[in-house]
Amino acid sequence: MNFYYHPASPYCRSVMLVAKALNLNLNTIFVDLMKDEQLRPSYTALNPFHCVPTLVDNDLTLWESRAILVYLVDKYGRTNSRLYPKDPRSRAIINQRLFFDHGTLSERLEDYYYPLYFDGAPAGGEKLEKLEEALHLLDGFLTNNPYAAGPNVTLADYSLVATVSTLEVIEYDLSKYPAVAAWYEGCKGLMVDFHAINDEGMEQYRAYLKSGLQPTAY
Ligand SMILES: N[C@@H](CCC(=O)N[C@@H](CS)C(=O)NCC(=O)O)C(=O)O
Repeated sequence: MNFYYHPASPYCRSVMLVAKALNLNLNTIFVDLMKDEQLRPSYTALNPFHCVPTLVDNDLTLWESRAILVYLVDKYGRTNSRLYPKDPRSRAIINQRLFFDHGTLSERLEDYYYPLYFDGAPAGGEKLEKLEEALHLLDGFLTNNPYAAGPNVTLADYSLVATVSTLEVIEYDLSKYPAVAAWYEGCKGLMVDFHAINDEGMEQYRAYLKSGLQPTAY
């Protein structure tokens, strides 16, 4: 499987964590976002949304990290893997958390910190309030359950942990959300090769944000 990625991208790191949990080998192909390699025609032919990650598995080309997570478990996971069980109720909750992460938490996070780093916007304000509303919801999920979608680690945790890693990158103080903070630390110990997969990419992302260089697609 060819996996087009950049280590700084949290969405790529979530896929790499799940591939590791499933003991899958990804043929990683570095896409240098700093050089706008994602805009090259050879890449946009694969992914017209010109983003990483993209997975190519034989005749299937897939982008959107959460769709890739689901595909990997459906195709390569054990039958009825706990990461994404087949029963509709469990799946419904996992899907709800995945869509919450995609459509709300990661969106609100980007809405807040992109202007902070790239436009010199002041900290705080309405965008932070919206982000904190989403974090409050996540804290609620994790107060009622040890993991994002219930008693077991699921794809929801792998998706959300990547988003929360960006809060660490921007040095956001998670202590206001004690259940999120405790779960995040727990995931670091529990997810196979968490540090090997995340640490360097998070460091690169931190350096990039501090450089204030605006991404082309922003
Ligand atoms: N919703 C997408 C987001 C992917 C995304 O925004 N990737 C960024 C890196 S973190 C990217 O490739 N940006 C370059 C571009 O959009 O041109 C996913 O989860 O896969």
